[in-house]
Amino acid sequence: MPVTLHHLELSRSERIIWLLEELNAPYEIKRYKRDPQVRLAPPELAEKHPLGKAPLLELEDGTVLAETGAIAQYLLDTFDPDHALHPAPDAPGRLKFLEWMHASEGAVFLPFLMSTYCEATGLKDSLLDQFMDGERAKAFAHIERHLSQNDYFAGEQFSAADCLMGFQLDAIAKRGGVKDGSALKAWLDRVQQRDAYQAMRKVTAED
Ligand SMILES: N[C@@H](CCC(=O)N[C@@H](CS)C(=O)NCC(=O)O)C(=O)O
Repeated sequence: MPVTLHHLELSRSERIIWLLEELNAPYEIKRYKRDPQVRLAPPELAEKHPLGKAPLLELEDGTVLAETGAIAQYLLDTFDPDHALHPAPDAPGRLKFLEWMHASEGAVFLPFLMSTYCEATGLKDSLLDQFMDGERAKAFAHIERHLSQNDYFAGEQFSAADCLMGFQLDAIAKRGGVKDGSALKAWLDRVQQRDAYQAMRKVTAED
C-alpha cells in the first residue's frame, strides 16, 4: 500500500510531492483547501496531527509524520537505497546536503517566512520587517554565492536538498524576487525542467 501525503494547497507539501515524484515512490494524495479569509489550514488536518499543518505523511500502519525535513528523510531512507538523491555518509556533497536540507526550514528561510507573516499581519515596513530585510539580504547572498560555485545545493549532483530549497525559491521568483542573470535564476531554470518537477506542477494544478 502506498504512503498518503496530506497536502495543503499552496504549501510546503509541494516539495514533498516533488520528492515523491523524483523517487518514483507510490503515493496517494489527500488534498486540503486553505481558509479563504485567514489562509490557515482547515480543522481536518488537526484531526491527523495536533499542529494541523502540512505536509503530513501517513504510513501504511496509520502512523502520521509531520515536518518536511523528517518526512523527506523518511522517504529517502525508504525509497532511495542507492543514494541517488541523498549522498551517502562518506560521499562528497554529504555535508552540503545536510546543511541545505536543514537551511530550507532553518536560518536561511526564516527571514523569507517572516516577510510573508509581516505582510499578512499588517507589519509590512515595520521595524521587524526592516530588520528582516537585512537578514533576507544575507540569506540571498549566501544562496547566490553557493549556486555560483555549485550546480546544485549538494554540489555537482541534484539531490533532495534542491526539492526542499525549491519551494520557497520558486515562490520568491513568482513574486519577481529573483534577478535575471543570477546563479539562482539559472538553478531555477535547470531544476524546473526536470520531469519530476513538471509532474509535481501537474498535481498542484488541480489544487
Ligand atoms: N516546520 C513545518 C512547518 C509546517 C507549516 O507551517 N506548514 C504550513 C504550510 S506552508 C501550514 O500548514 N500552514 C497552515 C496553518 O498553519 O494553518 C514543516 O517543515 O513541515
